[in-house]
Amino acid sequence: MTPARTITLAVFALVLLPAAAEAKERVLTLYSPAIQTLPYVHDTHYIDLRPNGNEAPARAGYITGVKEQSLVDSKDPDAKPLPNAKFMIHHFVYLAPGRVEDSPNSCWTGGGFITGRGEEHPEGTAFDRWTTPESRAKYGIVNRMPNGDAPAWKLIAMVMNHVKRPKKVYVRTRVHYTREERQPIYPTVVGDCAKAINGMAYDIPGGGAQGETATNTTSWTAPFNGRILLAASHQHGGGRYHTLSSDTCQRRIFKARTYYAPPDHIYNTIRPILHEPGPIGNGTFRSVEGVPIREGEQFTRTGVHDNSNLHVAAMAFWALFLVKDDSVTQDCAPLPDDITDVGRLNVGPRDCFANDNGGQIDRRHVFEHTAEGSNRRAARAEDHRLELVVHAVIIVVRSDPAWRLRMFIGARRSPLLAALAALIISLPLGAVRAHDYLAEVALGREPSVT
Ligand SMILES: [Cu+2]
Repeated sequence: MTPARTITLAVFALVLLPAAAEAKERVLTLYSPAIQTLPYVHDTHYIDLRPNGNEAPARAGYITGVKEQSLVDSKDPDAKPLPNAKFMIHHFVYLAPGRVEDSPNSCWTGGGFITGRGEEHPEGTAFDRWTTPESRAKYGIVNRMPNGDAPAWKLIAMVMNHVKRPKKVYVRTRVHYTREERQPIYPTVVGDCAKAINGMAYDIPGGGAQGETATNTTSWTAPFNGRILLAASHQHGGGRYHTLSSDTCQRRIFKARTYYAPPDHIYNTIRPILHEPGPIGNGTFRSVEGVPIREGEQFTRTGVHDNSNLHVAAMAFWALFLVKDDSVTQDCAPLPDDITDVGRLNVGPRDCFANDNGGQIDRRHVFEHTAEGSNRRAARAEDHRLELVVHAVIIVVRSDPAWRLRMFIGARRSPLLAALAALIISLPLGAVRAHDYLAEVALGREPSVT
């Protein structure tokens, strides 16, 4: 490169960089005003967050992802989120009423719903799993009023102090934010909207036999041609599972499980107790490609609850991240093969999964830790036979070449296993996962879990 060219480029970069740096996606750390709490008192706080850059973003833009929603007792950026043993976070809900591109056909249309945290997020720090860098480069929740200003936010924070003294705390929120153009995400609440006045809660009467269930079913109409990038189920204690099915296409799209903690988890041991312990994880499905939906497509959602006991303030609703996509012109286009349950991570193969009979996950209650690779393992465990085959493949693949050769040539005792292993090796493992998931959906079968 000639010196003249280098200088020109350098000047060009100097002129362009500041603007680009300001608009580029970055992580904003926001704090609520101080919340005063009293010992062993639970309260719902309705908090105004001003668009001043400290409480809510100061300039209009796009929330491309959520990183953290936690409670802290100091504004030190390194302050650790308060643990559940000291403060129970029952929920946070973030709204920006009046913002443009609010979600149509949502139970909360008009509220400018942005995001939230429930008890299924015990650590409050792993929302990065909801989006990917690719999706953040393309989509964002619009944070802008009709006049171009940044909106004021409203935060509903239901927290309970479990320490012996009054305590001042702050909600710390970290979001990925950009002022660059993005395609709008519509965070859409699909639930029993008639219960919105009751905070979406309803009671399950109980009194049934062991294993008996009660359901809450409503319908939903897709508002436009587009895609579902994220479907996060929200259920309370007593919840078994939650489905979303397309009646138009005669197929089930999602079935979210409830993941309960072992008896020694803080959710089960903390006192005083506000209500029956809820799940530490609910099925949360992410697809980078997105599940195609067509304007007018009819869906049914069904929340399934245990009915052997009374469950006060039961809940089941979906928070969907929808985007418009005019390229979805075909009715009932195939489901993408990249649907993963990001609510189900770090579960070892020996652990028990929560199942539809109200079973629980044994020992490992670490859902909030990132472990992208474990999705495949989780999907595999959907089917024990497949699990066995995959284990055989792993043994073959990991062993030395000579052993592998002997295994294939001399596998007289298990010719069937060798043939199966050879077949599976020829497939990429990802395809096994996707095929498995789609097969389950296509068959409308309840995936078998033990
Ligand atoms: Cu709830």
